[in-house]
Amino acid sequence: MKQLFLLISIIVQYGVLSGQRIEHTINSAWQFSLHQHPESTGIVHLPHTWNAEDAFKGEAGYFRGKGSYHKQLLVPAEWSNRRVYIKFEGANQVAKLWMNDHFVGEHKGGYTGFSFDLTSHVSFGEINQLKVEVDNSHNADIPPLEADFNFYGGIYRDVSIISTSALHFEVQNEAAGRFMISTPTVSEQEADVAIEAVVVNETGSTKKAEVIVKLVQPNGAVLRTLKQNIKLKPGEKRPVKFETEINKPTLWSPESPALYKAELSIADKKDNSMTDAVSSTFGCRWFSIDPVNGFFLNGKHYKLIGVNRHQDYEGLGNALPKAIHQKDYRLIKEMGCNFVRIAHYPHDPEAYRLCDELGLLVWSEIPIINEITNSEAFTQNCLQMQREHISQFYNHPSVIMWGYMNEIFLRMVFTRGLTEEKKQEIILSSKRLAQQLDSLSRDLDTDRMTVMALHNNPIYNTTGIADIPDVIGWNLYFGWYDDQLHDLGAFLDQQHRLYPNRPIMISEYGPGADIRIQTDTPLPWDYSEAYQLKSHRSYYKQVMERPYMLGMAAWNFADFGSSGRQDARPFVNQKGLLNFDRSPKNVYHYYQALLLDKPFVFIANKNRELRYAVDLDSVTGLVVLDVFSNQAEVKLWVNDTLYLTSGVDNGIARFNLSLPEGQYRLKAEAGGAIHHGELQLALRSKLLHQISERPLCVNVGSHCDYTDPISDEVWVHDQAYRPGGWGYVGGQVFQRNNDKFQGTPINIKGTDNDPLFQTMREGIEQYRFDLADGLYRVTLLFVEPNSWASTVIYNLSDEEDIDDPALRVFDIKANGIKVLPNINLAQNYGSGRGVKISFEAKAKDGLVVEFNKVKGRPVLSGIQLESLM
Ligand code: GCB
Repeated sequence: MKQLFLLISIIVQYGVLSGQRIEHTINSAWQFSLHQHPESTGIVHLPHTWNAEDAFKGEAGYFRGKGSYHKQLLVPAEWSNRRVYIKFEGANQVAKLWMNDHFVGEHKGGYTGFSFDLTSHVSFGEINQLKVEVDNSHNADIPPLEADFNFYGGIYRDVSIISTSALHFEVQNEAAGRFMISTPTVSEQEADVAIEAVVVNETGSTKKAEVIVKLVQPNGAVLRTLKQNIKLKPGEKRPVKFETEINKPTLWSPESPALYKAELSIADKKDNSMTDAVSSTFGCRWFSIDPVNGFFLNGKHYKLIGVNRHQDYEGLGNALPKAIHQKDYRLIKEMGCNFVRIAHYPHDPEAYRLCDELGLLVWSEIPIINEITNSEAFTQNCLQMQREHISQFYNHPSVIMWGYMNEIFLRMVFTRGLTEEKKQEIILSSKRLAQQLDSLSRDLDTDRMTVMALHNNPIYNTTGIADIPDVIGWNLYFGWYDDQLHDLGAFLDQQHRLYPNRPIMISEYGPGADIRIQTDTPLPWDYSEAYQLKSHRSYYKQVMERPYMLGMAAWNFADFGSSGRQDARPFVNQKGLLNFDRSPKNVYHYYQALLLDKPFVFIANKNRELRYAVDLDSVTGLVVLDVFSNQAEVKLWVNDTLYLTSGVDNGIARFNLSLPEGQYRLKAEAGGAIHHGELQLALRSKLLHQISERPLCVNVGSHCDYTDPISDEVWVHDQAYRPGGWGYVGGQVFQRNNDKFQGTPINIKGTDNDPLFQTMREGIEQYRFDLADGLYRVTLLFVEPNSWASTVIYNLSDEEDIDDPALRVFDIKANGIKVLPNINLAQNYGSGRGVKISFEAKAKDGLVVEFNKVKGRPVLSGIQLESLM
């Protein structure tokens, strides 16, 4: 019996070896070192990037150069008659591969997969030395050249070994080993399905074989088996095509993302053994785009509503495990989206798999951003990238549009001093490339649309580049980079009037927002959650009112790394609906209220549970509370008592609560859905007793409250002094010339509370508090806001210029006593550094902190008052 078992297991194993394809990842334990940084040497696991940390460290930027990965690979002796391949899902951005010191090949472009044939380079039955060199230095011939995201270097996706028998489906191709399935016509009655794969004979003799296709239905049952006989000479590569129909297909849609599967295998006619097998899912759906009535899928109208997504994550850079892709797309689906723009480059194949399975319609694109290089090498790399992109993700029913350029004239428009001739050259070469990419995309895929994203500038229309693709996406930042929120509608109507045959959508929109910044009176560029909400609410309404609009995709699903940015949180683009760690901002839940079908209610207070009311004259505090819902009416309970019922306007029931100080439990109910929240309210008018309980912290120069997430201190918004209360005297909110941002949008060194320091009052004369006599600790927060101040200051040969704001020098007095003489922020600390100075002061008939200028204008970013015994 035992012997019989042994025999069976040998046969099975032999069967496995001669037949099935073997494919598995080799992600674990690579020896890594960064060139020029020997200290970086160590063992890493893929996915890996060397920029996960340094892209968030400072203005100097992140390392862009070469890194090497080494791995020992045991290639089994039993594989000696087989083929051995290596497949990379992506390495940014040039990857070179050596096997046992033999150069195997090179791949250019950081966002598409590639495979290499290792067979002639490996020693079977031995340990083989694999070396991969990855280079993410700037390369003028490979897109992207520049963009508002990090070009993290490394092997940041899976690497797999594939072993096939010598008669096999093609592995080394632009599709990185995939075969193509198309559905040229689909209706409720019938779907035509075409399957094309390439068979390769590397056996050394002529082979007769049968290629078998098994079509599997969404319910798992085999629908049909198709067969074709082929004969291949030694070394021959031959495409095999199958065409079939599916009667009454189960259609793929966002509500019901039904997937079929094609399982392909090759049987050697000699002994009927299976030599190779591959499979792919696909879907049956049709769609159309109408410039007047919008987007239709399977004959049904859909407004495309969704997000753009970058593939990076707090602490990980772009080296994301599958679980993060899964988490992201689940969050996108749970938000109620039906659409994703996979921006600005092809993502991990897992992203496309998830979109298929979850029912998300996809715009996918290659990263030709802001500008091009007018060189043959650049053109060829772009075309190659688009070929790889389309052939790798061709089978996904979720994909409806192939994109190839984003804001391609941005750099030209913002470059000063370009001659007219140079501009014409840029326009011509960009148009030529767009035309080539568009034609290529149409040749490779006759069913999908082509698309391009533009920034708000007439040049795309006047040059005619916007006439090239099927669909135009506008990246529109009204109420942020441009004009006012309400200008959006007029812009869209004008575009539709001028180009009535052009289908348009909004491919990006949305302001930056930081959950630490809260206000009831939002303004552009204050980075408050409230302004983000206001902006998204306005955009949604304006797009929904316009039937010709295909839809809209928010910029961005989540905050993402961009080392050149200095927003409220430096080096991060904060336009996400979720934070970099995927904790949702309020606006994420607002979209749930707009988009979900089942009853939904959400109290938008979790980032503002502790609030201070500063109204001097009132014994109660006013709390403006937003509750998001898709129902007509919301009921709100405060401490278990039904407080108010409010109608819902555009997804929001706004409650104005007038409450005494205290701790409150909140409950909202709408259509049977229930959400609980909390609120702690404190008044800041009667300073006397409150300061002894909690310090008074003021976010000077800002209309927003700021919560320090570490200390939980809430720095309340600033106000002018009124007798009986507290506030500033003199000065203005600091704003740089021509800058929309209030304060100074720079990385504040020495603190994580950047927003607190970024906003300030300049020319301030006093900060006054009418409070009880006693001893207090006063803490002042400062920053020198002018980034060039340090240069000026260390170049002391220059005449001192009293009007130069960098040369601000001031004294500070507390109740007439000089406590800080001659503060010179630039000289003592340099510009952009957060400075905190504390001193003790006695209040007698109130406390007046005076800022007396010696030179220039004093600044103040924050003030904190603690009561001491
Ligand atoms: C854009 C770009 C995108 C940027 C975004 C922004 O138009 O396409 O890459 O991140 O604006 O936040 O400025």
